[in-house]
Amino acid sequence: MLSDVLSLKFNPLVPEVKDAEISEKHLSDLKGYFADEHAYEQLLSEDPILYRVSTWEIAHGDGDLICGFGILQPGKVGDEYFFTKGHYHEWREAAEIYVGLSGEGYMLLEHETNKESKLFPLSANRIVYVPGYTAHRTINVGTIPLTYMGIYSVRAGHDYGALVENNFRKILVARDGKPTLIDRREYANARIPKGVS
Ligand code: PAN
Ligand code: ZN
Repeated sequence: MLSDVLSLKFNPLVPEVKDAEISEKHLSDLKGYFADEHAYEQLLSEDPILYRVSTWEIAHGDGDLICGFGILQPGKVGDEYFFTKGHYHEWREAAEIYVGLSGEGYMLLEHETNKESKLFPLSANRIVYVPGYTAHRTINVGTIPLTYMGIYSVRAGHDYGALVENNFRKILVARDGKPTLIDRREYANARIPKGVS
């Protein structure tokens, strides 16, 4: 049926779907995700909101699509910029298209098999294609909320568990004020205080 609900007007600065269920993540929902545990614990007393996602889900047939609108706040835990949890799709073949709406950020992609990582800019007038078998995380490196939409198959599903076991290998940190992608291991080693083995 070609009903009116097939069309949606949204505000690119605050893209939310009216009457949709909103999933809101606070810092406390991302325990174990950030590299600097000390900075994480310190910020936890404020427990800031990191991001909200509202989902435009019209139909549930095998060939249908979901559009998720994200609003990711600016900020850092230690040197590491605020990000979304990140996930694989349960149906690993499922790709996704991200469309940047406002703000300034990146998508961090990591292939499940060969662990290759790559960073792609995400901002207004930019899209990023996330292929199947690829973990994806959104990162805000700006000073205002990063807003975006992700369009994916209703069959995709979200698998967070695989990343809880084995976090992204790379992290995006501020170095001389610039976003810099480094190895998580390198960062962890750099943080071990001298004299501690
Ligand atoms: C997005 C994400 C959204 C939130 O809609 O779900 O950016 O990120 P997490 O789900 O990793 O917390 C998407 O990629 N859907 O498939
Ligand atoms: Zn996804």
